[in-house]
Amino acid sequence: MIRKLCSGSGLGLGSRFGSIRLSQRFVFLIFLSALVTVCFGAIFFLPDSLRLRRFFLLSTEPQRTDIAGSGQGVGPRLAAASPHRQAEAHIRSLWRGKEDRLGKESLLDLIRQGVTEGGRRVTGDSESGAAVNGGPVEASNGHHPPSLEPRAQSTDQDVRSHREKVKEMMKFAWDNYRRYAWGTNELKPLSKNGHASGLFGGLLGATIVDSLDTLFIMGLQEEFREAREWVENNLDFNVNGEVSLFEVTIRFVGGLLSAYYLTGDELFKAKAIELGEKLLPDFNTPTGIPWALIKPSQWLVGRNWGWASGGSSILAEFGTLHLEFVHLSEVSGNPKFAEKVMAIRKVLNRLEKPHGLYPNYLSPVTGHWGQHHVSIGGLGDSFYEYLIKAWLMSDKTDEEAKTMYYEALQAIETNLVRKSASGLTYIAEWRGGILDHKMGHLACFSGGMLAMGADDAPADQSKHYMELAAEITVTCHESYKRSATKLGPEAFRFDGGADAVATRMNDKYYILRPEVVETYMHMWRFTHDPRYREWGWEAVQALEQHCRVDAGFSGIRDVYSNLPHHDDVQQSFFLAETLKYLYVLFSEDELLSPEHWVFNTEAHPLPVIRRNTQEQVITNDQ
Ligand code: DMJ
Repeated sequence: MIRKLCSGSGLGLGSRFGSIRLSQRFVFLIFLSALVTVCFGAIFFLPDSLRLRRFFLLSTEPQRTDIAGSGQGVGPRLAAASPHRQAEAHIRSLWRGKEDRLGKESLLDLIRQGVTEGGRRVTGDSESGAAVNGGPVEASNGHHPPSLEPRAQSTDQDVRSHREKVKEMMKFAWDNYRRYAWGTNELKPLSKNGHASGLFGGLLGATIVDSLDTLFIMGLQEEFREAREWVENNLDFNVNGEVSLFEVTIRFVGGLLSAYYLTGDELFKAKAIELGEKLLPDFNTPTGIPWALIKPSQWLVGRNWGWASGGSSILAEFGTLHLEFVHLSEVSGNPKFAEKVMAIRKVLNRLEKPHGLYPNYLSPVTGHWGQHHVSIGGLGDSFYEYLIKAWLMSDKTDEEAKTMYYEALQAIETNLVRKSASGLTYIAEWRGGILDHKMGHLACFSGGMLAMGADDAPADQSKHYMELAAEITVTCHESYKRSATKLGPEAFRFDGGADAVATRMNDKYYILRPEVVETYMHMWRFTHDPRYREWGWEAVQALEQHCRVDAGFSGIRDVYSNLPHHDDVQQSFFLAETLKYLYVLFSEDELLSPEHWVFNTEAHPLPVIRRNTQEQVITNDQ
């Protein structure tokens, strides 16, 4: 209507103007100028006028929502500045430089051109490794992380061909998923159809969302485009069935956020926020500790796994939401996401810990621990991972997370870390004070975690933690080396004469898990000891030999048997994590460097939130 008024306002004006009195002309001119102001204002304030507004402002400045002050209670980092402003600054810094140099091209375009962050060309092919070199902050402050190795090493023919091999594996896994299971959650590579896991209820497309960033990083452009198209047209959160809050957060929210940060594509951001909003009612418990499961169709209903210690929530589940929810607040400008995870931390801090240890079970109703089972493997693992990563992701401002991490680590070392008769260091499990001398494949992520946290360790413990990291890595490698397939079992023991081998049939399987190669990747980056790349390559060869089948990759039922007994599932985390970590292991240090990026527990890279983001806004505005 306003537009009609504006466009019609000039009709016949000239012919009539001469015949009216001076005072009337004056009134009419005032009316005219008011009308022009209204029209101009409308261009700026109507919701559908964003393009025009951009045109007038000659800028890609995102819309600002003034929520200053509303960050209270979400921790010092978010309270200090509007999260929206921080997110805005982040995106601006992510794109700045590229816009200056090349116009508003996406990172994908950069990959196509083989242009790296520093303006160098990627040698030989159009791999995107270098396209996300160093990440967003490099683009804003222009400094590159110090390279710890001679540059020549990264162009070494073997390393390049290993990287290429991993990329080929990803393409093979993806192509088969696309051909036989498109739109379902995972591929059954022997049956050649889709696999529905109970973790996602009616939610579909787990492999697609989990793979987005891997495809992007590897420069698989056509595949990434297809995946994006599916997300745009088919990713639907209005579904029936119960979903796991943890799994949906680490795979879907994490995957979408990461795709957004790597590409700047608003579609991924909108989808991540939409899903995040839907998960919020799961936190409506008497303590704020969320339920394990939520029904997307009835947002207010949550419950816990029937097997979990009298209806408890699980440490590794409710304690592994922090990175994603803090980033949801970053990108949405809405502090409520971060508030939810800070409330969890508050409950944990208040509780008495047996021997300083965190039991795996906690009642969301009473706020009391359930069974005193402690594990750095399944049920506990990524809680510890997210403490140190929260510290790193906050640009080392989240002192509370740091303190919690090192205190927990000390208790773990005192109570759980042991040496086997042959001298292998392992992390046992603790059941009400009694040690269970087993280590799960899942616990093997801890080598990388220890290395990542070593630098900031208190009281000269840095060297010690690096040594411990190396020892754990050796143990996990031994669990692979001691099997016929050179792949590691689900759990291995250090009692009854066993030394890093599984003794029970139901511990002998391998389901394409990433934790061991994840640790190799981190250890390589922190030490540049070539054995980690060698061990990674051993894993690639074993995967090829024992897990590759006609139509994808499958887990195996017994790592000690050379006869293939495949489980017929190509897990989505194989594409999200295992192959990504292997690819990064054989890439330059600057690809997703730890200075700028933190991997969520599903290997989705999330950027470090700079402490000086506010200053960056000011700088960028100049
Ligand atoms: C992944 O979904 C994540 O790494 C999670 O933290 C643990 N389990 C799987 C992979 O093994």
